[in-house]
Amino acid sequence: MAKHEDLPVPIYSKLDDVYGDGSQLEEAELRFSILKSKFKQMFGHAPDIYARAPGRVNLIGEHIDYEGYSVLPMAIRQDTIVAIRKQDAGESEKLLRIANVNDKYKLCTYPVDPDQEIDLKNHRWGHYFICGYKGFHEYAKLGLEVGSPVGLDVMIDGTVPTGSGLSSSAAFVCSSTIAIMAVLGVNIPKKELAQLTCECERHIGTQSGGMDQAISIMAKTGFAELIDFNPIRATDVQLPAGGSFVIAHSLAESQKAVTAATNYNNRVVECRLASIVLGIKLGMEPEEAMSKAKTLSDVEGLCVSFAGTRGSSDPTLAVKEYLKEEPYIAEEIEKITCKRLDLIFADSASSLDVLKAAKHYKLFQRASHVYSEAKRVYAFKDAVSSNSDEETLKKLGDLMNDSHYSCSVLYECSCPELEELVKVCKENGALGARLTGAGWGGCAVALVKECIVPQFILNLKEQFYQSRIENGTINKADLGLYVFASKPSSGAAIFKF
Ligand code: NG1
Ligand code: MG
Repeated sequence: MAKHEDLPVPIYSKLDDVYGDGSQLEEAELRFSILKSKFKQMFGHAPDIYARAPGRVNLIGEHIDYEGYSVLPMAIRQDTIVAIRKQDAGESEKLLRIANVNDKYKLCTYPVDPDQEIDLKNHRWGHYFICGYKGFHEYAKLGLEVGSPVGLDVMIDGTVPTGSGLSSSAAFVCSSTIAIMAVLGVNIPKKELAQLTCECERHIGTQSGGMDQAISIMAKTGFAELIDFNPIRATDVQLPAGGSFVIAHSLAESQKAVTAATNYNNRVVECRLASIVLGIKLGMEPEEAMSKAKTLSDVEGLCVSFAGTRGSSDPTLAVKEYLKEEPYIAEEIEKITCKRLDLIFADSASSLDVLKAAKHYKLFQRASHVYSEAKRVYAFKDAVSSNSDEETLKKLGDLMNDSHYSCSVLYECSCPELEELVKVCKENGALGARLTGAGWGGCAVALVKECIVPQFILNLKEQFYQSRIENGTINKADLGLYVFASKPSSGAAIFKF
């Protein structure tokens, strides 16, 4: 039997294949009928096809996917649906017209030229669709026959809260890419699509790892997935009975596309510099380190053989020995690399933006986080396969707490609102709680015993959200969007009715 990841994205003719039965199905039927009628109203025709891709919550393994380490997310029920139609030849001026059911997002139009540059200095919500569009055409150039570009009419309906660390961006990019491919009659194995959509999203200017796209495409109902990279692979992880994951929004919005130079991409650059410096300290020539030590996982082999001589295989020992705790300034690193930093990153405009904004580089802290977090992912996976549910839940909770501490103190990707929220979660009986996604705002995820979930959510409402309702930050009626328990949901799908 073909492996799940070697199969293409499934094509369904009924909504219950994805949305099950019950209230979720009813909600989906309503969404699709509104989407279809607004589409007709806007473009004068019905869509040809629909694609959906879910958001995700990362259970453990933060900021390590771009360093080549495995992560452990699960898909959530909230998703993005893209309705799409190919314009007929001569129907109108050939354009990509991208609309949204939510009129907060105004119609965006773009030329059909797949080589167009995305104007990153002027962020528009439609850019995420163009990420998929450009990425697909780059992929097609390698040998697919797709003909000359045609105009497309597109309408989006997204329920993943934006800037929340739940990957609304990947849900948007993946569903767009799948919709574009489906309307052009192309379908490829999921693992290839996961790789392709990761590259697509980099067009927005973030140097993303591939976690979000991989889980959005490869998720299966009822399972979290251990995602490995190079090559991308997904292994089912059955979560223990008796525990539930509650997702809660800190209400601080993290706009990654806008703050990339000081937050997300900054950390990617710091990790790259840590890899190069470690590589050199562990015996590589500077030139070799700059070309081969791209990520911390690339130098782990060297770290392990160093540590091995001291009777341990822990790369954090090499970090302690060879990186200093005080932040490095550019000149100190340049002394080690014998090359100017702007020359090391000359081929990456977004990294040059990081260098311009950075005052110093915390190589010790970032590398310590990455290596320890990578180990926690495997410890989490191993704990899940052990027998007693009670004991397992406790272990998982502890690992989540350690992960949060590391993100907060070593990686510095938390914020005051997330700190407060994680504290409130723990005070109310969470076995573990941590920020999820890139951080700097967005959501926390808490592991809670199933039997206390309703009370836990009530307590969060009282102790975290009530004051924010009173000061007008959110509406009481929307609370369900900001705090909810989540089960592992299914991955991307195409609908043809
Ligand atoms: P969010 O911020 O949740 O979209 C980002 C990255 C991931 C991963 C996490 C941190 C993108 C598309 N996603 O997730 O690849 O690096 O941060 O673990 O940039
Ligand atoms: Mg994102």
